[in-house]
Amino acid sequence: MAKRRLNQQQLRRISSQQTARGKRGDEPVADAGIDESSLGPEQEGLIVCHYGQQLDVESLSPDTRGQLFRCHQRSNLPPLVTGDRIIWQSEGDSTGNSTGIIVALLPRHSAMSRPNARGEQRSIAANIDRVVVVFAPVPEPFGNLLDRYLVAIEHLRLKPLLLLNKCDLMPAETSQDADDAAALKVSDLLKLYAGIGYDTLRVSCHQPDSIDALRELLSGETAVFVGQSGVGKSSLINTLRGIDDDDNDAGAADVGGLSKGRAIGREKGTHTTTATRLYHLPGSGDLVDSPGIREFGLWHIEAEQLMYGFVEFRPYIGQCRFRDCRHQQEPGCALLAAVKQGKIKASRLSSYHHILQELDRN
Ligand SMILES: Nc1nc2c(ncn2[C@@H]2O[C@H](COP(=O)(O)OP(=O)(O)OP(=O)(O)O)[C@@H](O)[C@H]2O)c(=O)[nH]1
Ligand SMILES: [Mg+2]
Ligand SMILES: [Zn+2]
Repeated sequence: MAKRRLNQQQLRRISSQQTARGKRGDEPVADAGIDESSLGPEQEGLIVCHYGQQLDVESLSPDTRGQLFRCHQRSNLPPLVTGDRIIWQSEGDSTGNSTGIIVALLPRHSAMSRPNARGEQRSIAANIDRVVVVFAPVPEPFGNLLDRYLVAIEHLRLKPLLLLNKCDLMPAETSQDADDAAALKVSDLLKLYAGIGYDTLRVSCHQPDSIDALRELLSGETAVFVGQSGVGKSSLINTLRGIDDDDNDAGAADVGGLSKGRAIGREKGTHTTTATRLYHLPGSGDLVDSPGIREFGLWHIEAEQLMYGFVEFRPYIGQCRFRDCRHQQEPGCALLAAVKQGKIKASRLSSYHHILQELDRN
């Protein structure tokens, strides 16, 4: 994204428009506990982390560029997320203070969402160019989690990368050992997505060449890492930044499980990511680490939108003999014919049916 700078007049206009909008709504605009007279000038910032009511804002102003400020947001603003560009004011008149208040949200060019507990679409990161969907041989991917992510990503018109991590744990492709079957299935999954035309990559945090290839691919982009807990999102981000998992001084992302050193004297498996946080890549580009998920239900979408989320199905939408074809066993079904011809994998069609059934139940 071009990092366009706004002049003071533009900043003032955006924040006064949002304040006026807040006054028209039900939300109170007067925020308790803020000494309005102590606020500094309006300036641009970037949200790098969001926890509970508080947000960490990185200053984009020349004199304090890169410094972090712990901020609250005005109550008239919509929910803000990591990656948002905002207008904020520092609080207090003493030098060296590091708190502030966010007064306006600048337009987003994109956002990655996931559903909340009520099935509503909620943003998790904004202004991103790429969603890196991480999976690994361990923990084994849940059911059709990757397809669900892809449906959401297609729906949001974002660019995915399917990343198979922990390749150092992969058995040889020729292995006949029954214990290796599950891991080899994960490798087949990656091939399936590559065959559909998605960007895919195999990496390992222990194989520097693979990380170099990933760094090159993500250079200049803002990428959010998503996926199951324990697949190595935070480890990958630390490795891409050239930081050791244990280096707290360098701001290493928390890595879970029994990683070296970390677990000594502590309960095992406690260091999993709890907040979505943005890190700068040396050179150019930003990486957003997000907490692992247990499951990814989809927010409410219609059957047609679901089908659109399976990219290779698109040429066949509307081509079945019957308008209300359910693509199960109907004669003249274009999708079943495509499966027969090898143009669509049967596993993807059954994944579609599975997700549709769940959507119908909700
Ligand atoms: N063998 C191997 N282990 C890895 C690799 N990458 C990460 N791990 C290990 O996998 C475990 C989980 O890594 P994390 O980076 O915390 O996983 P995460 O996806 O961030 O997990 P959440 O924060 O819970 O979502 C740790 O013990 C890592 O050391 C890899 O490439 N190979
Ligand atoms: Mg993590
Ligand atoms: Zn059909």
